[in-house]
Amino acid sequence: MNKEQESLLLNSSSRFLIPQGVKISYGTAGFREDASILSSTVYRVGILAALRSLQTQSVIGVMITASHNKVSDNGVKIADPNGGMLSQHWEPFADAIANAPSPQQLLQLINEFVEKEKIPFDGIRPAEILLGRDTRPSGDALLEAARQGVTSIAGAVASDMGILTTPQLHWMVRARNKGIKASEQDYFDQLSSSFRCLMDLIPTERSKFDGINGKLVVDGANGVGGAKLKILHKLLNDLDIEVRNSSEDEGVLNDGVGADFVQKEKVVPRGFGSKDAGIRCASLDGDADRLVYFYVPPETNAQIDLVDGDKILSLFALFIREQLSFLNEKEAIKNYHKARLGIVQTAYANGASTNYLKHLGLEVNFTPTGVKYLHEKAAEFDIGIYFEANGHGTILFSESFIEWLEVRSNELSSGSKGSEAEKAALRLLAVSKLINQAVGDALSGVLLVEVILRHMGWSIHKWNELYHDLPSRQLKVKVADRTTVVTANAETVVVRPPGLQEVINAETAKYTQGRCFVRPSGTEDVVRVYAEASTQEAADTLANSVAKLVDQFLGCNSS
Ligand code: G16
Repeated sequence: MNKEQESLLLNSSSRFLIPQGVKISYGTAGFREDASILSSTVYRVGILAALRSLQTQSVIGVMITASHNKVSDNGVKIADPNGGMLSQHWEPFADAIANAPSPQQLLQLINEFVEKEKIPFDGIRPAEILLGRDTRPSGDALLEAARQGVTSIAGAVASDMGILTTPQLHWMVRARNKGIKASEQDYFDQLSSSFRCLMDLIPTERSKFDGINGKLVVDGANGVGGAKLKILHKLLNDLDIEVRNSSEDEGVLNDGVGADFVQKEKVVPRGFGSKDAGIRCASLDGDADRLVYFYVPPETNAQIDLVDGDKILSLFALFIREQLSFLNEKEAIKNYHKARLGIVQTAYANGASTNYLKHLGLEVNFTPTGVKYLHEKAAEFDIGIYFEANGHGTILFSESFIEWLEVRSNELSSGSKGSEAEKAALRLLAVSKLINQAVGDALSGVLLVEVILRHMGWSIHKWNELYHDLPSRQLKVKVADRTTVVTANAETVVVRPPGLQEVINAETAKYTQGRCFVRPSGTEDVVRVYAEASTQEAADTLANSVAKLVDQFLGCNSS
């Protein structure tokens, strides 16, 4: 860096001093804290994004959001050139600069990193960053902090894309770097046209099936997703969607609403109740990167039947598998390509879902929590389907498989036009355009679920019957320092503090079909406990007992 650049950085960073006595850590999905202490962190992430853009000579994204967290929190996620999460290789640098005590120390760290990573300040292309934010009241000021961070790198350009869902920003970054049109309207156009294509390919005998209750009611978590879904809905004639808990309504973001609440508590979100009995419902989270479905059984109070990320994954897997089997009928064809289909889950996946998927003959892989890990694993396959039970996931198609599909669908349309194999190729191509290739996306997820249910001729009840979840319970435990919990084996085993795993094992062994693990959250200041057992009562008791053990080991109060 030249002297001019150094003084630019020193000047602007002196306006964003770090809060005293706080250590901020890069977590499961970037930095996330109370919004009042985040401006220096977001400013510094702006610098980091500009450096990443220079190094990769590509457009980078910065999204201001704390997703499922409470409204007073905020956070920042970075989208890499392919639209995915920031390369894990850069996370330690993110941590270091977020906590550099003074502008001078910040400058020193940046200088060292620039040298180590050989970041070109005289590259052909200046840094270019797309900035987005969700609906949180703190978003505007934090976006300005990010903008100032970006522009403290000489020549860097920051474009404010406005209020967006997180997956929209990731989609735009990916599209820009692929040289395709990348506005919000382009996003809506791509989703709606690929959805229509899939609707047109529904087998005629099934398109008349009326067993799926027409209307879908969506809980928007009082966040950005509801308003965006309303815009998308205007482009779709075939769907009857009612949106509740949109950011335009009165309610508080993620407060008794949204995918995280619905999935963890298994009760109706605010604005839903017995009047909705039997209707197909869905819940988005605060930045619309997660999706779960549910329905209210008749004569219930607030309890729901949850159709979570594992069931969405199973539905997608069945559909993709069916299309691949149509293509595979013609194994004798020239250039035949047997697609490798892989499934990725985390330890939170209900044991019944994993058994179901394995029973279908599918390859199931496990990673730690966090889409950055699942996405990376899924990208190893021709088609990789990943989902967390909390509803965060997508389907990835490899470039080479897409190319093969394009060639194959052209061959088929000139030869056996209208064949099942041709339709299957066209469906897979449409799915690859509908479902977000950058990150889990609740809006594209809703459209894909809706079209697959129609394709199958299934109601939500039929879908939910694919397999029966083992009863489970998730709890949060407040601890003095959650970083003292260290796990291994995709978070299924506690390595530290010593002795904790042994007592968890002894407790779990008391329960039929018992399974239990604990891990530190990367987005909230808690340790999470997950338990499964043969009855709900047993799962609840196991989770509570293990929460108490965590409390004993780490000195805390469970909630
Ligand atoms: C983020 C991550 C997810 C993760 C969730 C909870 O979701 O993107 O992969 O499952 O946090 O993580 P943890 O259990 O570590 O708190 P979101 O939707 O909040 O961005």
